[in-house]
Amino acid sequence: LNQKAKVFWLTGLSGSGKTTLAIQLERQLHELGYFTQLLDGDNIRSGLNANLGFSDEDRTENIRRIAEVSKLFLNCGVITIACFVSPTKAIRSQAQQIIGDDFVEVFVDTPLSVCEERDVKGLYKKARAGEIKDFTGISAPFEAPESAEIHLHTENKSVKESVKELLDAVLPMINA
Ligand code: GGZ
Repeated sequence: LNQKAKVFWLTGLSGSGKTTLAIQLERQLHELGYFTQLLDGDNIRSGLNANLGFSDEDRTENIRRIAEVSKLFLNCGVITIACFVSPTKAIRSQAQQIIGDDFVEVFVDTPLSVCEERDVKGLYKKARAGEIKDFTGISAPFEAPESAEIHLHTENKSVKESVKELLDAVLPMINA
């Protein structure tokens, strides 16, 4: 095994493209022979964290558990890609403290207007209508990271271009 494990922590608004980029990154890493684990809402909020909602308290607990799980993967040498809104500095710094030096913050920086325009799941429309409360970017805060190790501006770029940018930043960090 000649990989150095890291936790790549993708933060950004709902609809910013975190999961899309992560799936493509994972595919490319697999082709190069790396072992990875992808964590996102689909496999965490439906199972391990099924009892949690979107209050600040629940988001904090959501991220705490995900960071602890990420650390377990890290400790067995698996490159972990975690895709969570993780909207506040406090929440992300909690994750960083749990995971330690191998935490790598990746800001998927897509403007709110673009996420809302895409509205892939129709959640922004519902949030604007008041049907979803505490929705990040609309009725709950998103504090942009100020010094993410990897900062992706996805606007006006194809998925392919952003994935390449991400892969180019990731590869030097995971070669043992
Ligand atoms: C933000 C919400 C909310 C509220 C449901 N606020 O685009 P998605 O659908 O697939 O990603 C969002 C996901 C956010 O869950 P996280 O576990 O990443 O959030 S956090 O890190 O803040 O704990 C969105 C959906 O869940 N969703 N309600 N109110 N996103």
